[in-house]
Amino acid sequence: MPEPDPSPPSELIERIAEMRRPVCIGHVTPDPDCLGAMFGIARALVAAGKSPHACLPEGSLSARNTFLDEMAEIPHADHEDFASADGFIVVDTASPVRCNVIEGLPPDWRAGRTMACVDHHVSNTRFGDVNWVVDRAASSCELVHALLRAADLPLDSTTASLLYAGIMTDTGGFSLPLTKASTLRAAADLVEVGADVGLIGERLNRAQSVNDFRLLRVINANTHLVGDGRLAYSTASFDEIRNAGCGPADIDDQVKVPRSLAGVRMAILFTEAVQGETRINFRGEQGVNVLALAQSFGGGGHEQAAGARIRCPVAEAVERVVPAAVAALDGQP
Ligand SMILES: [Mn+2]
Repeated sequence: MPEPDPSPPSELIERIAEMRRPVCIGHVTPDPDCLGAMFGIARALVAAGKSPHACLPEGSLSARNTFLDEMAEIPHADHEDFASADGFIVVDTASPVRCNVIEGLPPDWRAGRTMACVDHHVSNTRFGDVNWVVDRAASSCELVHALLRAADLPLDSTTASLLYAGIMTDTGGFSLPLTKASTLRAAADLVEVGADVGLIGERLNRAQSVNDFRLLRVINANTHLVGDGRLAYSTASFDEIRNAGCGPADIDDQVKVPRSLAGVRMAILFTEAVQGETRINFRGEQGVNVLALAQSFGGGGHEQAAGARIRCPVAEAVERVVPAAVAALDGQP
């Protein structure tokens, strides 16, 4: 049975159609899927004659992802834009605390306006007024593609490149098991519209900065294999990240380093880009579910890709999390 293409609820299309000046919001430390989804919707709305803004607080874009913002040409939201917005479109974001909003907003900043959420995190708390959450979707950009098509919104070659970037990265370059025929159909449609496969591939896979390269060298050197070779983890301390010339926005998908070892069923990356706070990325391989483990440390995400943040330095985080991870692996089939 072929997997059906995702199809958005008509209520979502209607609520977004009512918005004239929405603010598009993604998650903290936005990745290409988050950015592509935000910009993809925003650009389609601009082409439809609306005036959307994208919420990207100062410092939230990594050097690697800045070109996506430049391609999109969507104005960034300030306090006035939040006050005058007639709706909010939140993408790729599982819960309100994950929303990447500008500082100093009133606690009830969404009051009286519609919030529409589009996401693929299984841990999504359905915090919008209308929520389209498809956890079997490999990326939020795949959902935004389906939304633009279903709503008959304009899709030009730049928008197509932005959405393609999110699908490509969230599927691990079309290599993770969530990559379905429907994912490839969405990607194929975007390429037909003019997505620049070569440019997106080059900028995201073959244009590494020296600083990012230095950080990867640290993460390679710090990789350990434990639990009879089933768990690989690595670390980057506050000093190591700073000495590489990197910061919080530069921690992205480096968990791919421990994950790349043969036989590994779980990979974990511990990074302390903010002193005293350790971000933990969990990845499951061969069907291993890491979501419950991430949730036990206050995090969330997907079954095979989850994250958490805990208030302690990297070394302490390793001591707390690695034994729990090995125990979780012992309990997996
Ligand atoms: Mn995503």
